[in-house]
Amino acid sequence: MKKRNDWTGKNMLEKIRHLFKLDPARELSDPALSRVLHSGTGGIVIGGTDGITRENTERLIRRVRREAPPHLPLFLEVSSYEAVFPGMDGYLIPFVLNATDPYWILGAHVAAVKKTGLFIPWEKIQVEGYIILNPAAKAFQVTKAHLPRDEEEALAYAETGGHLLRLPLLYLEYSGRYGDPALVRKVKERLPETHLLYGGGITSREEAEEMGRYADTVVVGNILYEDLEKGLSTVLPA
Ligand code: 1GP
Repeated sequence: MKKRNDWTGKNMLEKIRHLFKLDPARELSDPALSRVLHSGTGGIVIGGTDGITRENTERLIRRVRREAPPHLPLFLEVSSYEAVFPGMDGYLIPFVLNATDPYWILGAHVAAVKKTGLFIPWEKIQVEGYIILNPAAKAFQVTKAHLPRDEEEALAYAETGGHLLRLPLLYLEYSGRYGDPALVRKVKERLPETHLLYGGGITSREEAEEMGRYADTVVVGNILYEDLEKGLSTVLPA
């Protein structure tokens, strides 16, 4: 019998054009959360960098589960193994390709597997090769990321993740700032087979469409907390 949400060998973000990323450490009222969940987005990712605790993550997961339409995929992006909960549709594991602190390349992962290995639902897990490109982003600082010196170096990171490591997902992360559409286009041209995510600074439908021309999935976070209506306007149809 086929297990539900068994993504083994498949890309769990396939066909998802737009994701909202909800941060457990930030506040969203019940009515606002409900509108996000019923916005027509392709899925919800729960994740953040700063102030993530077991308690706030669990609380947000419960609220989202209570209100989300049954078909809406719910993903947890894991930044701390203490804040992992069962029952999500999928788990996204960042693998920060341009981190200079090795803890964020394999250290955190090995520690988590060592601690919980037997209980990990591997069939629901997918690794994301992150390239963090905004030095002001918290994740850039936490991972002590190296800013690629030029476009060729950024592309080399992408090719290393996609072609050499054959990572299923590549994530161009500008969190908090709108990035460079030309770079997103070039990454997609060099890696047509790799599922490309773009996230950072999207505040309008036009920006979501622009990045969505090249990225397979666009991710929108911050604007939901700053201007809900603008945030909702970014949703791309499936
Ligand atoms: C953050 O890439 C996401 O991890 C989305 O970025 O919060 O800037 O929309 P913003």
